[in-house]
Amino acid sequence: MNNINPNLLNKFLRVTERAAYGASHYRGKNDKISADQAAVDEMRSELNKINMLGRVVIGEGEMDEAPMLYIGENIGTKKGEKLDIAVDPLEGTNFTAKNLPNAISVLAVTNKGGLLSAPDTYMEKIAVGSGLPKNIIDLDNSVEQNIKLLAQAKNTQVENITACVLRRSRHDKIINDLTNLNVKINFIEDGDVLGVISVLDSKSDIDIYLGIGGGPEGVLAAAALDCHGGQMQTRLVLSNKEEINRAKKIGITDLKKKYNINDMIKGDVIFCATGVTDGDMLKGITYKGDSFEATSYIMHKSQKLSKKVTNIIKK
Ligand code: VTB
Repeated sequence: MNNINPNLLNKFLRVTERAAYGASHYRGKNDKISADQAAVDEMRSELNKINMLGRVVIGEGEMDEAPMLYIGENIGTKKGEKLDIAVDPLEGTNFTAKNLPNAISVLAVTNKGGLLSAPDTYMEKIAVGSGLPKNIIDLDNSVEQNIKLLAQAKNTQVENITACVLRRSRHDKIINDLTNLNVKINFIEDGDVLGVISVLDSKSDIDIYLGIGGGPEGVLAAAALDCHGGQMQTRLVLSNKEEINRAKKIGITDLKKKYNINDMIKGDVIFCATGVTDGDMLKGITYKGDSFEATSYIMHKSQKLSKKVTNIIKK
C-alpha cells in the first residue's frame, strides 16, 4: 500500500480543529445532542473539501439510522486518493455538555482497506507505550502477570507502575487486582481514546491502560499508538445476539479474536485529535476575538511524525 500524501495531514487537522470549535459552543450547556450535531456538521463540511475518494468506515452510525457521517458514506471531492476514515466528531458528548475534561474531536485515516471496521459494541483494551519488548502484554494474562512483565521491562518495581482505568463498575476486578499489587491508579471518568493515548504522553506518568470501552474508540486509539510505536491488544465484547449479528454484518467472523495494532490498522495512517474541553493532555478551544485557538495531536506514521500543535484559526 502507498503512503498517504503528507500534504493531507494539515487538511485533516483542520477537520478536527473545526469540529472541536463547533462543539465548543455547547460546553456546559447540558445539550449533548446539539454539541454532537455541531461537531458533525463542521467535520463533514471540512472533510468534503478534501481532494480524496474518502469512505467513512467508523462513523456516527449505520445508514438506515440516517445520520451524517454514516458508515459507508462517501466523502471528499471524489478526486484523489482512495482513503478510509474513522471519525468521532465529538468523543465525549456527555462531558462536553457538562464541561468536564478530555472531550476531543478525533479521526484516523488509512488507505482503502486499512481500518478494522469495529462494531459499536464494547471492546477489551490493554495498551502500553513505546520502547518495550514486543508482545509484552496480553489480554489473556492476569492483571498481575501483565503488570509484573511491564515492571520488569521498565526495570522498576510493581508499586512504581501507574495504570489508567475508566471508572466503571465493570472494572471492579481489574481495580481490585491493581490495588492488591499496590499499583497507582489514575482514574478517568470518560474518554478512553485519550486514556489509551496517555501511555504515549511523555508528560503523563501512565505506564499502562486497562479496561473495557467502545470498539470504535479502540480502533481510533490504535491508530495513534501505531504512529508512535506503542502496543495495544483488544477483543470485542459481544454480549447478546443483536451485538453478534452487528459484528457479523460488518464481516467479523472470528468473534473472539485478539486484535493487535496491525490487525486494526494496516499500512500508513494519519491521526488527528483536537481538544474541545480542557484536559490532562490537550487544552480545549479558546476564543480570541474573531479567531479561536485549538490544540491537537497530529501523527503520520510513514513520516514518523507525532507532535502536539497549537493553531490560531479564523472563526
Ligand atoms: C466508552 C468509551 C468512550 O464512553 O465508549 C464510554 O470508549 C461508554 O462507556 O471513550 P459506558 O457505556 O460505560 O458509559 C466514552 O467514555 C466516551 O464516549
